[in-house]
Amino acid sequence: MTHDLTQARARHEDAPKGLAERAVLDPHRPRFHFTAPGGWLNDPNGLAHWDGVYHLFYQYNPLAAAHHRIHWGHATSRDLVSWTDEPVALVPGSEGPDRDGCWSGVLVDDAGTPTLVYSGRHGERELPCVATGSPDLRSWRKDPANPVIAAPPEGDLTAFRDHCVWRENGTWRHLVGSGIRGVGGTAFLYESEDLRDWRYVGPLLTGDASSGTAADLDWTGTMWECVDLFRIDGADILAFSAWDEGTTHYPLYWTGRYEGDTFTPDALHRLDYGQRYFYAPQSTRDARGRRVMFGWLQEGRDKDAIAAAGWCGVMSLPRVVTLGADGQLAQAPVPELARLRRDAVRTGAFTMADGTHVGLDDVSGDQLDIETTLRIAPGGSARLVVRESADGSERTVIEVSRAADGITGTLSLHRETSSLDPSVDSEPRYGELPLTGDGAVDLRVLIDHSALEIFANGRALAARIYPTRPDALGVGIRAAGIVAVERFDAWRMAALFDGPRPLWP
Ligand code: DQQ
Repeated sequence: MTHDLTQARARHEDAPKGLAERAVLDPHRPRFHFTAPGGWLNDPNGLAHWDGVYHLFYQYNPLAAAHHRIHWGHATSRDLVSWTDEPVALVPGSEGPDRDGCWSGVLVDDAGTPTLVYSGRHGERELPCVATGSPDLRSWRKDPANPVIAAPPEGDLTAFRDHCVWRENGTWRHLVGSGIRGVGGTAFLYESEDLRDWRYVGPLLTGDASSGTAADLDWTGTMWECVDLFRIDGADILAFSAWDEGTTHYPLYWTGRYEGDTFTPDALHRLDYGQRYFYAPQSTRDARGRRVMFGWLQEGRDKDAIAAAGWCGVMSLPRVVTLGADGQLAQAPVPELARLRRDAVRTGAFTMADGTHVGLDDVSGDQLDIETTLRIAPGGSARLVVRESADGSERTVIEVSRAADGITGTLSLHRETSSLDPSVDSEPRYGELPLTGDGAVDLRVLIDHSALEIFANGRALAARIYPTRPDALGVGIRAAGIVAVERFDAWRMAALFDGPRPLWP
């Protein structure tokens, strides 16, 4: 590892200068979401609450804003709000099974020894590897026995990577994401006494790739990335990111029953309506007993724009995940984020007639937290407009609508006019919105420059937007049908990240 570090630092010296300096000049760079100091960030890894400290590792390329020879970046927090950059935890070896990248994985507590289980990449192949950490989790030693599983199970597989590891009845259990060609995505189950010597048990569950196509929002793909198995409020959840031959798709989850060596699914659900904008999520149970989840908010701009920006990829805000009354997951940002709120604006209750618009002149900005409760008449909708320029040429619209039957609803994000830049992704996003009989919608919207996270009655929708106009800061509401705004509170959010940070802490 020392050799790897020396080599990696030497490469770093040769890296194009100024990634971090360029990154902070980009108006699209979030200020209260976690981002890497510069270069490339993707999946959250090794999430843990260890001795009172939250550890967030992440897929990181400090050399360029491109997915290449991935390292593990590392940041810590005591409150899930402010983050300290820690030394890069894993660098690809100059030789060995991870010479082309240290791909996604987890952190487990092996009788007091912090231990990472990750996918070492060599050529097109990924195999499970292990590294042990110092007590402060700041330096890591790769196990000389890597890879700890020499080959995937027999069969024609689409991939074999990413890990979910837990202790059960005195034994380690381990899921590795995969896919059986011509059948569907799967998670292979292994067992071990020591995290090194693994016995293959079998597939925990296998999807059916023939049951849909990549155009379907609930298609389970040809491979399952970043599987995450957890129990929450008595329900078993198997979360994964559906992948298909090099293309990332959507984060999904099964509800069901994990028993013995199998998972019997009840139902399949979408984890985030933003689709690929909340990808490869990972969760952990913190010391307060909460299930805390992060996901990767991918970019919606092209490679040239990313290279020019010098950075790429945003970590979602930490979410608390619970089980909703409808048996589906309910998500909300951790309450600790309220510490960043400044300059509260509270409008008080008001009612909007059909076809009216209210401009909220006191609420404007590109770093905002908005909380509102809207009661919508059957057949009506409320459109919350954010990041609107003075001339209206740029605006992003979050729409909550209630069907005429009064009991079904839809959450939509319209990005067609978010940006005058024709090269950025402007596809809309939408999903089903659970409503109670009175048609009330608790809507929370967090805007952080290009990062947008929406929570409506427990459903989540994350996306990226790239307004070009410096005055695209306005906020307003439009009503179709009668909309009672029972509460509308907004805050400016303080910046956590301002100046350049060392790319190689
Ligand atoms: N990203 C990692 C893989 C994982 C994918 C590589 C998901 O381990 O399957 O950076 O985004």
